[in-house]
Amino acid sequence: MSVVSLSRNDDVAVITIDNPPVNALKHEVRAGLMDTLAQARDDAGVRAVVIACAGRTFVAGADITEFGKPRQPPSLSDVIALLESMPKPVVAAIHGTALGGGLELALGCHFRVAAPGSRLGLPEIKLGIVPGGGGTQRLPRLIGMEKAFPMILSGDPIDAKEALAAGLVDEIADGDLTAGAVAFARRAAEKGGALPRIRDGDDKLAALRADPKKFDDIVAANLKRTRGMHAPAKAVEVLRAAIEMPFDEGLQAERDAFSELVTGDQSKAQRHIFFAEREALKIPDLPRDIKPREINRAVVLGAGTMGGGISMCFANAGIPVTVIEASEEALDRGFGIIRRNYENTMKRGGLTQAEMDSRLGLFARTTDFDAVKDADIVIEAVFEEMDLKKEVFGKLDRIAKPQAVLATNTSYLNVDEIAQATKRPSSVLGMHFFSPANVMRLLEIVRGKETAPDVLATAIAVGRKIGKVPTVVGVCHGFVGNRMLRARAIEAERLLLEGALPHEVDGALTEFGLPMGPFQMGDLAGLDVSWRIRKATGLRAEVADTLCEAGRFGQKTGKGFYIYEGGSRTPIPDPEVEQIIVNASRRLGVTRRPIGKEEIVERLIFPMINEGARILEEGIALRPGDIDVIYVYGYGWPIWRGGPMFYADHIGLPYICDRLTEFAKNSGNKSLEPAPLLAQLAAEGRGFGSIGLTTKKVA
Ligand code: 3H9
Repeated sequence: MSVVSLSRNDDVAVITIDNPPVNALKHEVRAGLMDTLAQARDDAGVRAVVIACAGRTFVAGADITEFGKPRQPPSLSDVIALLESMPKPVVAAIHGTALGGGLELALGCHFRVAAPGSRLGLPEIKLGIVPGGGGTQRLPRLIGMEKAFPMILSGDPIDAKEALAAGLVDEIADGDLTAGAVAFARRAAEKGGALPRIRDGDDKLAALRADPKKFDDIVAANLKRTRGMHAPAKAVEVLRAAIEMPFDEGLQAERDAFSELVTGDQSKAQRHIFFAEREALKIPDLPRDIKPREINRAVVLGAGTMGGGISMCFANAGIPVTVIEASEEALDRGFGIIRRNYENTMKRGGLTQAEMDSRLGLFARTTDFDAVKDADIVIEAVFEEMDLKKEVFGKLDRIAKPQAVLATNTSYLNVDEIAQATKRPSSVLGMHFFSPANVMRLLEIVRGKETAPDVLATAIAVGRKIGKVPTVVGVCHGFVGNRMLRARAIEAERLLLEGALPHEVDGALTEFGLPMGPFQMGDLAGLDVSWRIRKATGLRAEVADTLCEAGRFGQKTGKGFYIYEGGSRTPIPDPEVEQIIVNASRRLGVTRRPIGKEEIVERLIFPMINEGARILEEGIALRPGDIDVIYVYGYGWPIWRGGPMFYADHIGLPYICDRLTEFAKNSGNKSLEPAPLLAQLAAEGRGFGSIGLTTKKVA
């Protein structure tokens, strides 16, 4: 079966693309479009043409797996050039998502008809590239720069209604889409006259041409958080070209920018994450036909920071949620924060009053534990204490429905031990959210020894439903993310003792691209938490413990590794802390020396990679890509560096092994010696990518 076919609806030719799952524009599709368009053009009996798609969506973009490989003609630009030279009206019939090259294909058509609910966008920026099929030149000409700029810079799609209002689509077809598009095409043919080509229409850009400062204003209003990324600056450059250059020169500028970015390291890293995120959903031993349990009501135990954020995730996805707390005061406090969060989103324009009211309407609150009997899924978010968790799960076991999924949001504790507090350990697993839970996209799903396949499938399905990126991990202390972070924390403390200061360590990591370094993070989370854990396990961190002993618990006490003035969250280096650190070095007999940024980054990141290798050896994570997804979505690892394991391959494993060996020797810390898997891959000249699958898709 050909991926592109042509049929006739009387005098209208209907070209259908059928390339599941998302009708990506692979080579055969482009070639098929060229052939069928030429046929339709040359057939005197055809008065108009419709381009439609089979399956669940219109074309969702270029085929990303072709990027970085030798290009095979015809290109998307060739297809669009042919479209624009068509002497008969061509109508794109859009359903599902018209994204990237898919939208660019539609922009090459004379008209666009969309099904209600379809979404249209140029998400290339999320893959570290700019559109390469004329999107940056045609979209502003069609809908104006004010609307096109944020679409291209954010990569977020708009829905059919908004697209109609903006002039991006000409009609929304209720009922059968192809029939609607055929009728539209026939009307256009009957009407006759010149066919509209977006490339010819310049009036939407006239005001900007007359006053180029207006473009700078649009840039200033829309360019956010692009630190370290190449694609946004390039996008601005080619959008400026739309105003400053004739159409064809603008197209060339776009093509050059696309070619440069698509072969660059950042886009490779971002494509790796795109595929890794999807691969993470595939659990090899989970039968494909397994049916998740039905979820109509969630119960969240605890209305604290985590519980509140988690319950918001359910309400946001339209799932009724009951929050259970020990006291009315705790509920009042929790619900006060939930309401404030929604109000802030509303003030920023992210939510209407009606949407906020409907979300708040999905919450129920109670101090009666018996309410868990209505739950299809329970997420426990009480204090991190094993005895308390066991007691809670024992109670859950007695009251919850037999089919209920029982999840703990623990971030460290042994999920198998918690499961043993019930008589149904197969219904228990971990669902580890990241703070703030209503914002961070990662969901570590901790699969216990006895977790049933359908319980695991339910957690993955729920995770997707509530907009998270679920990644399945095994049971160990801290699971994947926090376990690797622990390896970093030990080295961060050592760096202080050897000569660095907190702002130097944090600064090196923020320059690397992370949102904050270990000491800012500690101050934010509260230093007393890990202090208590260390005390309980007989461990000591000389600097951090001394700070805690002085009552410096971080932001909440206004002082930690930094000082925070007047309730501000801005960390200010504190000479008192420097003195505490210098004294600690002296006490432990460590000679201080200046430490450069490069060493700081290596000392902090390489041990994490090493721990990642151990995690893979133990089967705690299924693939290196899963670890990368965890770090990008849970810890703000810069997506353009592709996650720690992808970054390791980029740096080269032999170098990392050599450095780790040196670190181990200098510190006497044996855990810094290269993990067997890391050493083996390095010796064989391989990378972590060779044991994952995304490398096959990212050239
Ligand atoms: C572009 O167009 C550049 C042009 O400007 C210039 C060119 C010259 N290619 O996400 P799902 C696979 S850049 C190849 O689970 P959903 C995906 O890996 C592109 N494969 O489905 C998965 O495979 P598997 C701009 C692709 O329903 C399967 O399809 N476009 C592509 O949750 C199902 O995907 C984009 O960035 C692709 N373009 O979501 C859109 N897309 O089953 C990217 C998907 O083996 N795609 N696959 O794991 C999406 O955002 C989502 O897939 C979509 C559907 C919303 C469409």
